[in-house]
This record gives sequence, structure tokens and C-alpha cells, in this order.
Amino acid sequence: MRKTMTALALSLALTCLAAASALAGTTVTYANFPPAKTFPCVQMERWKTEVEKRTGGALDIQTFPGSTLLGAKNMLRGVQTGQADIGCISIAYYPGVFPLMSAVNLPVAFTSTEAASLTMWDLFQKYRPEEFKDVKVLTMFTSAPSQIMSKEPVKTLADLRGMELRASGTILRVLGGLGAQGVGMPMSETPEALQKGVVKGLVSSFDVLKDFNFADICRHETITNLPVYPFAVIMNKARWESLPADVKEVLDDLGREQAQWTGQYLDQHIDDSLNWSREKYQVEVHKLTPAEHAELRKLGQPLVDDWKEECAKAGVDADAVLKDLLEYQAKYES
Ligand code: 3IO
Repeated sequence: MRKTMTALALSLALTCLAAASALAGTTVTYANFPPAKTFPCVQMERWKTEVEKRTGGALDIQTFPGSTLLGAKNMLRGVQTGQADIGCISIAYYPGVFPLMSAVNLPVAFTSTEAASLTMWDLFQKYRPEEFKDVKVLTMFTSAPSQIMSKEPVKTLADLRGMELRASGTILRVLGGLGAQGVGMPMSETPEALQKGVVKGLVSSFDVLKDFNFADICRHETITNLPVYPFAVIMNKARWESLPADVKEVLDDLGREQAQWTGQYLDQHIDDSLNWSREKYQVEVHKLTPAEHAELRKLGQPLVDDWKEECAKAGVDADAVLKDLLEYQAKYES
């Protein structure tokens, strides 16, 4: 009798467990490198909410902001090897790895993040580049056009001479041409570098004034409209293949919409962040002359040539890619 009861209780418990796990669905992990407040993580939480809703709970997303699962530099490898199922990478942190999509980091003077993000998405869809062949791309987006945020004022380009500024990707080259000291590092390492004085400012988009409280330390902002930083959200290929077809369809349908949502969010947030910085810290915003903007554009040209050379080595038709990029940009910025 006692044995029967135990067996019964055990089988009941097992049935409940099975039912609970069926209800909870499959859990996938999603790693991100910057802190939870920043836009790459805001878009991650929005994506999680939409996916859990649209799959009716069949997919459970467990998010890890702030490098708690993978950091900026081991994100790509970590997703490829399955340490995380999904990860958010900043393309500019992987020089030479993504020749085609690095086009989005060229100095083409995007004025809107929404336009830049949709341009990036369309470019990816058209070319489906080899460089992403061993991961599944879920969405793509960019930062807003890059500006200088510094401890000391940069009122003219001459003020940049010798100034150590944190950046990544193509912007490092532009800084070099201006006589500044570009220091390459991921955004997640920048708070400490600014605190310690290793760098005297940074080149990125204005969202970071508020989200990292950089407005407190960088009271001077200079409008340069330098390139955007491209991002990709990637998934482990085997993990992707293991998902049911209807779940895959939900994720595929969300790709472009998520790019647009993130662009719109950031365009809005840039304004909020700058207004907040003016009110809270009385930051000063400096504007350059048209001649100085022309000089910035001129410094961008050799960079396009370098990129074309990199593409040629990788078998990428750079002229075709650039032509399409400019066409999409014109379409989305009109
Ligand atoms: C960025 C990266 C992480 C968190 C917030 C951010 N805002 C703009 C960027 C782009 C950038 O500077 C970078 O390094 O990717």
C-alpha cells in the first residue's frame, strides 16, 4: 500500500513537472555588453516582450545586460560556441571581420538613426553577406550620428590637437587625421577610462550623456555628425535550427520592425538626453563652421578607399554596396 502511494505521488509530481515545463516553453539566453539603461539593452527588453507575447510563451527570453554573461569582445565567439544563445555585437569592435556591413560605419553623414538602421537592415537582406554565415541574424540597428563629448571645450577643430578621445572603428581614423589621440575601446570600458583620465572625452552618440551620466564628466559637446556605429543581434546557428518553424517565423517577421523601433527610440532619446544634460549639468553645445564640416568630410575620403581595399580582399563588390547604401539612405532620409 505504502509503495503504491509513493509511486502514485511520484508519477503525479513528474506529470506536473512535465506540464509546467511545457507551459514555460523553451528558454534562450540573450547576452548584451553595456548596462541595462542603455539603448542596446532597452531594445533587447522590447524584443523579449514582443517575442514572448507573439509566441504565446513558447519562447522564454532570459536577458543578461551589462556583460554579466558575455562582454563586448567575446560576444561573437561566445554566441558561435553557444555560451549564450543570442548576443548583441558592435561591428566596430571587430575590425576586418565584417567587411560588407562595415559600410554602415563609413562617413556618409546619416542624420537619422531610423534611416541608418533601416538602411543597414536592407543592405543585409540584399547581400546576405558571407561574414555572417555561421550565425543567424535576428535584427540590426545603429547608434545615432557621433558627436564629441569632452572635459575641455572643442570649439574649433584645432582644439582637438593631442586630445585623447575614446572611439572605435572608422572614427579612430578621422581623429588621427585631426591630430587628436584616438583611443580604441568598447563603450563598456569607457566609464573607467574617463574616470581615471586615460581619455579626456569620447566620440559616440548623445544618448550616453544621460545613460552613462557622461554629461557630469564631459561638460562640452561638439556637433560633428561623424559616422554611426552598426550593431547586429546574432543567434547561435544550431540553436536557431532547433526552434520550431512557427517560432522562427515570429522572429523573422520581427527583424525589420525591431530595427525601425530601435532607430525611432534612439532618435527620440538623443533629444531627451541632451535636454536633460543641459538642465542638470548646464553642458555647452559647440557648433563648427561650414568650412570645418567640409574638412571633416575630406578626412573621410581615404577611409572609404581603405574600406574598398578591405572589401576587394574579401571578394565583396564595394562599389555596388556603397551605391545601394547611398540609395537606401536617400530613400529613408527623404
Ligand atoms: C553605444 C554603445 C553601447 C551603449 C550605448 C551606446 N551609444 C552609442 C554607442 C555606440 C558606440 O560608441 C559603440 O562603441 O558601439
